[in-house]
Amino acid sequence: MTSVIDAGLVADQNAKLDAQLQADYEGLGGMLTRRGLDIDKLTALAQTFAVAVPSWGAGTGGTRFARFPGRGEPRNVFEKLEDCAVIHQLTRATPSVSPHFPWDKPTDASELRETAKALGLAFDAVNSNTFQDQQGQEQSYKFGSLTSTSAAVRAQAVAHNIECIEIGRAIGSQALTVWVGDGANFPGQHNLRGALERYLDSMREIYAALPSDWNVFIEHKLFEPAFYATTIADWGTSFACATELGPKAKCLVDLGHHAPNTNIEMIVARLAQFGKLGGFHFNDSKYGDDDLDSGSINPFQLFLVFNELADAARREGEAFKPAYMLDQSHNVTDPIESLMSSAAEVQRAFVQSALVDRAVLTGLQEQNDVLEAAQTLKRAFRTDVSPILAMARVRAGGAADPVACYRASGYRDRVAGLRPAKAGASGSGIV
Ligand code: PSV
Ligand code: MN
Ligand code: MN
Repeated sequence: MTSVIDAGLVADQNAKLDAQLQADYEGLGGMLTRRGLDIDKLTALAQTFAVAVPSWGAGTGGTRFARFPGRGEPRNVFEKLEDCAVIHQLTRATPSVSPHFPWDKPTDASELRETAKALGLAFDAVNSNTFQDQQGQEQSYKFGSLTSTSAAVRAQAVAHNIECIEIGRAIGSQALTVWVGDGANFPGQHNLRGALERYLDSMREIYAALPSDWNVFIEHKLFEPAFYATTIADWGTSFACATELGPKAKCLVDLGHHAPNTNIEMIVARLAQFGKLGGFHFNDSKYGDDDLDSGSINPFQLFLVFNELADAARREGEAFKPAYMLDQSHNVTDPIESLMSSAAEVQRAFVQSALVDRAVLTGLQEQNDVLEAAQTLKRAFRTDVSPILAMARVRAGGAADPVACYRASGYRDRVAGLRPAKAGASGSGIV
């Protein structure tokens, strides 16, 4: 695997933090021993954690008001991969990338796959895009894509998804994520049932093109750009469609795609119970689809999601393997720093959920000891597992402090010189 950041620099940075990390690790280890937990086992568990990085997250996102390009933004999929390799090299928690087509469409898929492999990366779910028009495209998605009233528009959107599967196959992916912004902005604009019938007809054609070892993930989102009635607005609709389509269709939960205060962990529990939890887009939000860094607003919610995942893993065993992906893209931070921080926050919630003694919790629930049951979760959530995360990274060859190490490497300055900002350049590939 090519090290994008000098491995000697990583080792030097880690050496500076070594004494402090050992002391913190020992202190935490002692406390966990008193709780009957083995810190080295937890560190080994932390090392099994992996979350995919969204290719579009490597660029600076924007809002509908403005986009302020960042320095050294990747200009194409190969530069995005290089940035993703930095994230994985330092965090050791992001070995795969989730690409978005046509933004990342390669001229040569095998070259893309080989480049990723040389950087120590693989590809996770591929994402289709029928929420914006592309140059040279015959039909417009202005009034929808898979749900359009026009057969020609639907055919174009279906063909694009099938092309995504073909590219995905060539680059080693095994899943397609379909998010459509289709819906209505005015009452009366759509026949609500008719739109979903058309969606299902289109999805049946896409489903039929899936290889036998593939899944299709249906991503729901409450609103935006359709503000009155989004066709796939909630997990209920997503679940019904996934059930209708068949076993390869599953639901994808993007944490930012729900109304404020929605009990997302309960959605996770329901989908897991009925075998339809396909995966996640992790991010955080205060109001809507804010795409903020994971754990930046509501880390307790993230922990509770992982608490349900730990419960599901215990019940379902090896077969339970939802896909973990980040989906974020923000305006005001360096995307590499934000993605590293998010990966660590999701990994933190994963480790914290392993601190919960499930047998004890079940006993408390059975006795209706409400206060102690709640405290059991809170105790795990309040435990600062940072030394475990840092040790997991160091033992795997990553950085004790990824952001500090990244800053010390001068990577952003280096790529800023190599990647001059282009007018209208967009990290996400939005043209
Ligand atoms: C839609 O808001 C979404 O969450 C979907 O995952 C898209 O593919 C992604 O954002 C990229 O903009
Ligand atoms: Mn998403
Ligand atoms: Mn979103």
